[in-house]
Amino acid sequence: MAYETYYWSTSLMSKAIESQPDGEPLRAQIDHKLLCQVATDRDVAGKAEYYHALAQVAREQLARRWVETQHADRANKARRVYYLSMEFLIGRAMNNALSALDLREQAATVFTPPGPSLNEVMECEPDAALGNGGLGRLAACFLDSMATLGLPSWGYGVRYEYGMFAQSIVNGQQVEKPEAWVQDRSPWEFPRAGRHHTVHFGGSAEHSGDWAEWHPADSVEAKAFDHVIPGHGTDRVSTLRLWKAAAPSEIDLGAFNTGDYQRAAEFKNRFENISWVLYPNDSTSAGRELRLRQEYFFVSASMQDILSRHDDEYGSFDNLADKVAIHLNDTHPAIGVAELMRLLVDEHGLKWNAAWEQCRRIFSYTNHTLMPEALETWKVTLMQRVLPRHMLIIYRINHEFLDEVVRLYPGDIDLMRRVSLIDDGNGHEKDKRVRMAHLSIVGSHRINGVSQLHSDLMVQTIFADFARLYPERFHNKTNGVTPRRWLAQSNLGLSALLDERIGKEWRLDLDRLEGLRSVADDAAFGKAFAAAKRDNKLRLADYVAREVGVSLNPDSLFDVQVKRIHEYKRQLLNVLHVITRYNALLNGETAGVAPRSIIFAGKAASSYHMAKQVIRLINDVAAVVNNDPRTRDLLQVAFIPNYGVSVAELIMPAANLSEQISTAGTEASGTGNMKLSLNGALTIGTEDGANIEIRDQVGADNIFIFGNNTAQVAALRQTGYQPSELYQNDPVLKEALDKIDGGFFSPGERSRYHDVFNCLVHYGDHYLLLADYADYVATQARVDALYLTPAEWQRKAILNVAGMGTFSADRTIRDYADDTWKLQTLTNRGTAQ
Ligand code: 26V
Repeated sequence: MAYETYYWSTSLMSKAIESQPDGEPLRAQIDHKLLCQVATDRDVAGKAEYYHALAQVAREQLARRWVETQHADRANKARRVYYLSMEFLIGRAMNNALSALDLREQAATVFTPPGPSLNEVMECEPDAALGNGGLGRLAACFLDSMATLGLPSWGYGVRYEYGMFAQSIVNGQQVEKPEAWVQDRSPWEFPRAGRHHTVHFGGSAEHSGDWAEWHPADSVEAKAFDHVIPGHGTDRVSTLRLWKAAAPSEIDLGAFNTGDYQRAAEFKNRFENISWVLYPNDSTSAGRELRLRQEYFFVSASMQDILSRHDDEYGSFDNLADKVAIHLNDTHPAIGVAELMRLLVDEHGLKWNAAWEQCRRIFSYTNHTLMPEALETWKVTLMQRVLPRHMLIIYRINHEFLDEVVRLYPGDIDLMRRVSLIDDGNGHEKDKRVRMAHLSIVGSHRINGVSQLHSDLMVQTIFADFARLYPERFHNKTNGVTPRRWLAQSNLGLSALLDERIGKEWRLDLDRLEGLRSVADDAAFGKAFAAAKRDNKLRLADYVAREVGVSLNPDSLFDVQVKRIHEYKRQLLNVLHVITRYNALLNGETAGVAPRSIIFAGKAASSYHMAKQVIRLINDVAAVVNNDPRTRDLLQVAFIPNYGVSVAELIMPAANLSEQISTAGTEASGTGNMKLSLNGALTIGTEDGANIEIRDQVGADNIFIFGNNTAQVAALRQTGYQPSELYQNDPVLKEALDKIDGGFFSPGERSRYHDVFNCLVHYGDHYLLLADYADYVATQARVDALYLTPAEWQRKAILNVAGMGTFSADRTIRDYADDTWKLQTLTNRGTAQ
């Protein structure tokens, strides 16, 4: 059946309704769920109760699809991919589920006044924020694409009780508060009572040849909680299986039976704390024992689960690598390499060499950062204490690997030291560390970066030795985002316009956006495009007025920087521009200036002082600028609190300008850059990460690229970069920095930003903000000029959307499936490719 008729025909809609047990229309089903599951009725139900009832309707249909998909994969003896990730930043599930089930339009007609609207009902759902940022959201986009492409696929992760903290701003400063995303229950979860595995820790391990006996000191139960991931334009679904830690029942009961409740409670806490809380993305998290336990906990449960499924289906592990692909989302699950070896050799009796051969065919690994402080290592002493058997396995893998290196490069001791899985700590036993990236590379057949630049730098810098040893393993897989959540569901205005012009197929075939090129010059289309953007800006302005108390002019240029707060992302460079613009306006330099609303959002890791200072400075600057009647009409600043998936869904459609201004060579890819451009924002950015590929796709005339590129950054650093000279020699820059340093924005505490100033001017300006400042400010002036010629701006914005086809996560996942996982995708029409 042609895609068009399959996806959008009323026949699918009626099929959905028919497939209900009682064949009732949606309204009646909701009433039924209100009564049976929520124990209320329409007369008294509130928004939250409607939310639960609607979710139950969707849940039932998803459950049916889940059972059918599992049945089909078993019957087809499918090869599957397992995506192991410590983070899945899912966000809300309702809108996506209704869209996948083709129930959204019908649901919108059910929720009418005087009752709550569908949007109000959907807003009752808390975000599932089981991730820090880009890496976790990428994993969520990938699950969506894997399901949509019909890949037999599973995500595996941790069912944290507390995910990402909720951020509020109090007196301009970030305040964190823990957020229990599941509360009592989530309608999207299926607890699998029968699915649990025991995970061991500590004790000792005794070697005898290939095999070893591990006498663990502790064990904990991993209990499975499944989330159904619906595919779009297909009845197939995928599974995200999250593990929750629980005390083993016999220990629990032992203390309980003797009446020692305190001890029973202590036991319970000791075990259950493993899945309590998501670790932050900061350098201080490295080396914490609980984090290592978390990693091993979910990896061991997942590997046992994978092997037991395989055993059920085939009764042998000889064909394991033919049927199983396991992907490591960064090095966090890298202990999986050692765990698979342990399970195959110690528990299932395979010979070491046979197990190792399979292992290398099974694993693949994505690197997500080149930042040296983010590369994961664990102290050997800690690893030995927590996972003694795995330490032995890692030593053996290392021994055999280094033998191979010696054969290839005899006598190159320095090379051996560099590539070893163990950093020898300059001979100090206590400083020895296991390098998780090296374990991942040695144990995998494919290693990739997440943009072309990042993949190139990866093989030229941090993994250069490995690229020489195993050149065939290194590839690039540029990131992508799901067009369902990031356009179809979050930007209804633009979506309707696209449907009208290029048809509806872009949802599953984003290359169709190319069709917009021919209407980029069409004045009527440009007008409609601008009107859709304006509606989205009004919606965001409404939200900002309510949440922040700042009223934004919807006709001003919405200039948006939304992402984690980090020095390398250079929010501070943006602030320098804000202050420079403010100063110019005070000087009466208003000619050619477009009215702007500069919008920030993002969380700082709670222990990251400098990032928190940046948030505070943004808010202090906003307080001064927003309250100055001399500049108010031309400049507004807003920091939107609690950035996450749902807030992003509101911001992305409303942006005119996308700030992607990291120091060249530091942002591995970025994915916000793709979401913003897809929603018709123009980018101002450096030659970093995927910005370069965005330029290739949209054309250099339709993007504002500025600043030093990676080669120039390296050269600057090598020749001795002197930020204080730039400060002294540029009076405009000096004025902005002096205002920060002198307490202009913090009159109650003049020294508040002394450390920020010093960091830039006197302590080396590690991320080269001052080196890129002048070009950034000049480029921002070009942005103004373009915004003041709206027809030209519209044309370029349309060409941005037109060029985004390749940044669909469907393209990325197809690349992984073909090249890395060797998996057959099903086309959107449901036939094998
Ligand atoms: C970075 C840092 C920086 C130094 C302090 C400690 C620390 C810890 C973690 C990280 C980033 C971890 C990996 C990560 O989230 N990478 C992001 O992955 C995205 C998806 O591939 C990509 O778009 C972002 O550019 C990349 O930063």
